Amino acid sequence: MKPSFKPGVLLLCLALVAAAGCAHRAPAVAADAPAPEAHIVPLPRSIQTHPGELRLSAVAVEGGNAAPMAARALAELLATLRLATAEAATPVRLQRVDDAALGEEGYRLEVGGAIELSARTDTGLLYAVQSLRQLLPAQAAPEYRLPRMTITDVPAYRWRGVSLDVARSFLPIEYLEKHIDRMALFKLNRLHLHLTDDQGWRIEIRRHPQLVQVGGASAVAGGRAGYYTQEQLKRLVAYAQARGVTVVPEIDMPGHVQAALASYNELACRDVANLSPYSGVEVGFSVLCLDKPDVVYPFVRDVLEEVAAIFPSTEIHIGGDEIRHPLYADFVGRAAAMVDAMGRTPILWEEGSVADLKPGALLQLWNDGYAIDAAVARGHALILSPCSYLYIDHGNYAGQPGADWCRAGGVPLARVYAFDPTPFRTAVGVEAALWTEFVHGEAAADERLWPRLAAVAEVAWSPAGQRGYDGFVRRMGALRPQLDALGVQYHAEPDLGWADAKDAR
Ligand code: TNX
Repeated sequence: MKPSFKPGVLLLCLALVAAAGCAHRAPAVAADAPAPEAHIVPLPRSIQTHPGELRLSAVAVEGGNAAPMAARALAELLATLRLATAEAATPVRLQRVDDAALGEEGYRLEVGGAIELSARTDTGLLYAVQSLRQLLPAQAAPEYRLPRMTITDVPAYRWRGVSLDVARSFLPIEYLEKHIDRMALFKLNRLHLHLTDDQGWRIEIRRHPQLVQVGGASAVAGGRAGYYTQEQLKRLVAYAQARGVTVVPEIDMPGHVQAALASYNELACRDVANLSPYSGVEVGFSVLCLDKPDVVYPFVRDVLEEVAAIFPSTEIHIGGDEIRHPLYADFVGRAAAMVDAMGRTPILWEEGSVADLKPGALLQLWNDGYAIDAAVARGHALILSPCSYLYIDHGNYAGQPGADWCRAGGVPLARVYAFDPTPFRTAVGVEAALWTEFVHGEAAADERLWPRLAAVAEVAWSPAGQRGYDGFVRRMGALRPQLDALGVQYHAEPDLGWADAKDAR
């Protein structure tokens, strides 16, 4: 945001310069300056602007010890903006306050003579820093101006997620780290990794090493093979944790398992002829041999135990989509019970609702019209990923090459934004899904993810009755330099005035 040129102020200053020396030092607060507009995505619950602004050229950080995540993010922000720290400079205070109204993730951000960030938790303070980051420019400048204001902000939903399908086409750890940085800027907090599918098995399981030796070597045609070691995943988990993001692993079972069958043929039933690695895009053909419980259940237990040891997330996703089998419900019930016994909460795709599950199990809705009411009545909470709004493997615009099975017109930015979670009374939040049958590589992933994930963030954070697309477009349009600074190869979205951007792909 550029300070606007005020000839009147300049003339007044020139007139006073001899007497008062006002050209030597900018006043700490210029009450007559126009307050720059606050561009924050997701939209905060309340923003009160006060007259005047705060000018910043150096800061004094206080209270970082009580909030390590927030302090780290603040230090990174100050370094990016080359904002020096000095004892007598403008205070930036991080403080933990006992204000129940802020919940676990809410915060208050006050810009007055100082910058005061308050929250009950480190997470809340981290979000206060992210809002401050969006209020400031993305690049270093000699001085910064902030409108005086009070922001009070609390998210509508606790689950604000995105899933990446690294099974069809692998994405390297370095990309996932970058992706976590970008999620954090928009207060997205769940990274669901779809780690296994027909086309690839991406997570090292030490008791079954061929899963990655064989299953890690295949990918969808045109996609990328590869796998993560357990050490790499543990480091990724820590990287994400330090940025307020929980990595949620998914092992998709009992279907979508051709890569596992190709690695360990005994997991398949005897009549299965095709045990080769798979690189097509069909779904629903492979299944663990549920008639061999002595083979299948010890395998499932081994895998889940190693997964649980890598990922400390409360939830573990065990898939359960797109397979018909007489023993399906029995399998899902048993696999979910294993996750329960490990002290974790199972997540299942919506079809898992036919199984006998504890009411605490989470269900992830993906077909818009799926009959989920009975499961909701039994107490199941929902993660909302209705494909016609949140399957961002679909086009940014009608006709963009790629998936279109759910919605022929694609899932444009405005469509994502139009999703209203409120009719789902047990929803814990929303999650967009990037499937990768047709999205190979990092530039292509960026182009599908952004700017649509910013809309996902706002749908999950800001109450439906308060937000609106016009305001989102204005605020997000202004945040383009933030995405540029993070090196995001976003879609050239015309609604945001970004049509001049070079579309990767
Ligand atoms: C459906 S969503 C799938 C995925 C595909 C996706 C493609 C779900 C639980 N299953 O296996 O990749 O559609 O859009």
